[in-house]
Amino acid sequence: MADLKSTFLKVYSVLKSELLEDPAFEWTDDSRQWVERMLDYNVPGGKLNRGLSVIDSYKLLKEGKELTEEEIFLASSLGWCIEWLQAYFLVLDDIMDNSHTRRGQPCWFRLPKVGLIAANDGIILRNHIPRILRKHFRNKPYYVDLLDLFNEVEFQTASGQMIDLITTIEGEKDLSKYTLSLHRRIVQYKTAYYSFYLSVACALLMSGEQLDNHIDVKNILVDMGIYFQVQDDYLDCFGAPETIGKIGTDIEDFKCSWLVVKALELCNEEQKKALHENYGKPDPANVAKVKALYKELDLQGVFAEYESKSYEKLVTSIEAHPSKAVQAVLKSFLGKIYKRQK
Ligand code: GPP
Ligand code: MG
Ligand code: MG
Ligand code: MG
Repeated sequence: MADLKSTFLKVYSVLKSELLEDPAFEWTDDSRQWVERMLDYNVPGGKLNRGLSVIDSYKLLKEGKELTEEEIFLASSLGWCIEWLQAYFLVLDDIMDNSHTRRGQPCWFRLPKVGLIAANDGIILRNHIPRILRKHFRNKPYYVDLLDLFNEVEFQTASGQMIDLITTIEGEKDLSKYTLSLHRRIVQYKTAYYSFYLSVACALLMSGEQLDNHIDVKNILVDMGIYFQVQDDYLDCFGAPETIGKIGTDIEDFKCSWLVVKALELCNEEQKKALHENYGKPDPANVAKVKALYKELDLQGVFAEYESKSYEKLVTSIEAHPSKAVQAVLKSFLGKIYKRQK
């Protein structure tokens, strides 16, 4: 594993150098240095689960056959395209969510020299993806499918992000619309496709598969992605900032988080009143009241129950899949996130 990660990181350096050679940055060294610093700050510093999963999944689909150097490079490059996509989303999401820290450091837009230049950096990150794909996959039979996949998943994510954001519009805040089905819709779109389906879809395309033949795999991965975002919502409030690398803002931001949905389901009239009065306010005193209410309702216990039920359900659907190789891919994914603390 450590070895796989170091191989993967070497591919980052190769891709970065290629992108920095772009004639767009020939004019000034400043621009090249800006992009390099921006990439190093935002692309490689996460858990790299999404990226590494492309290589993992591709290996499992090859059922033990040794990968060639070229295959490792290509699977890593696709993995990095997903990490680039994630960096693009996070740079912009942190502006939209008014967040402070990410991966244990200030959010990129919080750096005094950066500010709203971060919005353009997001666009640059996004545009690096088709450049990487063009350079390394143009002659592959699945090139068009790859481009289409990345476009589709980006659209799905932006659509989920939009629903996530418009539920929090000032003056239209309304807790009564926060239900499990709205939550599911938001997280399926904003998280599940890009965080779970995309890695396996890339590996399937590299293996010569048609994605239309793998709708069942997609459905399982979407369910896994929903479970993953419920964990993210939980950690936003109950995770240790030193471990998750970010300080939660969901309560302040009036987010349709799994926690508030559950709280609304479980609370009595008096608790509901307290929730309405304190949810979505920036003052730490209001936030503390919401957190105290979550504890009163034992949302930690409710989450633990949800977590084990989801795990069992996912294992059952994985084991119903006809292919052992696909089962191995899905189980490896699930193993990486079950009971995660970050
Ligand atoms: C996670 O939401 C979703 C994203 C990062 C997708 C963003 C999509 C864009 C089109 C910008 P989150 O806000 O709960 O994540 P985190 O807790 O990491 O801030
Ligand atoms: Mg967000
Ligand atoms: Mg966020
Ligand atoms: Mg979150």
